[in-house]
Amino acid sequence: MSPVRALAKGEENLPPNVPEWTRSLGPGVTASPYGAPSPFEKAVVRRSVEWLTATEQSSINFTPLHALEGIITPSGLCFERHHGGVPEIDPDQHRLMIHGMVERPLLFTMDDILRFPSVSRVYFLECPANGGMEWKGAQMDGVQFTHGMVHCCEWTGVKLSTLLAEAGVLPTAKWLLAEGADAAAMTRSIPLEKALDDCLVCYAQNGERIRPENGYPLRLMVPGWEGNVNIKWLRRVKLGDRPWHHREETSKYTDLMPDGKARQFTFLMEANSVITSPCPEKPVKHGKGFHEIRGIAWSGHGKIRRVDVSTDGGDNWRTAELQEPVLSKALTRFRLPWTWDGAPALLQARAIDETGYVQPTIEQLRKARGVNSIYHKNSIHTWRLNADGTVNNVQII
Ligand SMILES: Nc1nc2c(c(=O)[nH]1)N[C@H]1C(S)=C(S)[C@@H](COP(=O)(O)O)O[C@H]1N2
Ligand SMILES: [Mo]
Repeated sequence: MSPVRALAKGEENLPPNVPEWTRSLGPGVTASPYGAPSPFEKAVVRRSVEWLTATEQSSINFTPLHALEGIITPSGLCFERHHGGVPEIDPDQHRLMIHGMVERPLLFTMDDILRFPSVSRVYFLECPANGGMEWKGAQMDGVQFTHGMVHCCEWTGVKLSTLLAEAGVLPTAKWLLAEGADAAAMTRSIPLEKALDDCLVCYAQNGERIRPENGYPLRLMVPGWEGNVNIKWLRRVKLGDRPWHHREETSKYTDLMPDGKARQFTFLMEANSVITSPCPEKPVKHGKGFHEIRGIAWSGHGKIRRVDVSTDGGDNWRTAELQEPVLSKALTRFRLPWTWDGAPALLQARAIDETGYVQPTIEQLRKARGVNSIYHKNSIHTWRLNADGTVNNVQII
């Protein structure tokens, strides 16, 4: 690649001049006890969509995926979804109750939970409504809105199985109910098998205590499963022999099929991927020539095995390079060197996970599920790169 630009004259902060910010001392070590991003990054924020925001407290905002690197989502940029606003919880007054079909009902303080063996794991969390506005056609012109209901953090806590062993689960127990301490007192039913497999009761996110929005002081992580079962502000776990009926959202968390039947308890988030550079928020400013296509892929089944990229709307595919680390149930970065000839191009990514599951086309997904669905739209996404370098969200059949 050639130099970005030649040295310009008359620009006083550019070499060979000494820039303004080099000529005096900056703020010292006491100026920001808790750091914040550079003011030049103020556009990199969670955003919401007005017509999706009926009330502030029961709504969603979106992760700015186009502006992120690596696989960890900074805590302050993780999309949020709440049903009753964010409670302000004093950790000294927070308790986790485990009861129902157990030998010993227990009440844990935060200090109790912190004494158990701790584990840290990197996991994505995705709302099954991610991409839901795109079932009938391309609608949102930005990756923040087409795919931004996902984040990926390092979560630290105690294995749920460890806490359940303390309480002694009775052999008749098959399900558990998890409940949050927010105004929605959100509850979800989770099969005991999953709870004992890899669920975590977490107190930390990306190395520090969980942010209030994401469940402070305690949240359940249910790796690879629908966002809504990852109960925030976790206060109660009840063991039982069957799933509970939930007043509001379990009825909504079903997928209406073309024949009018509904899929229920579709807990698993299947493989998905999207190109984050270029994308509508990240046009190609330099015109034709070398461009590294970059993006993210993830699967609730486990690791991403391969990502293919097409620049001609799916006629030809090339295998992208996966960036280490490639972790199970975590965002995985891919990149592909590309020389753009300057002609309009249709850019797509297709993820394949370790079970061999291949991300479907929108046509295949519509054939299987119709267009009445909201949830679980994980089809191959298309960006149209225009000759002027701008990018639009399109759907091609
Ligand atoms: N207590 C409680 N837990 C909750 C919710 C809620 O409203 N209350 N929202 C759920 C939904 S629908 C999603 S998608 C995830 C979002 O997690 P996040 O806000 O950390 O991104 O939290 C889940 N856990
Ligand atoms: Mo959700």
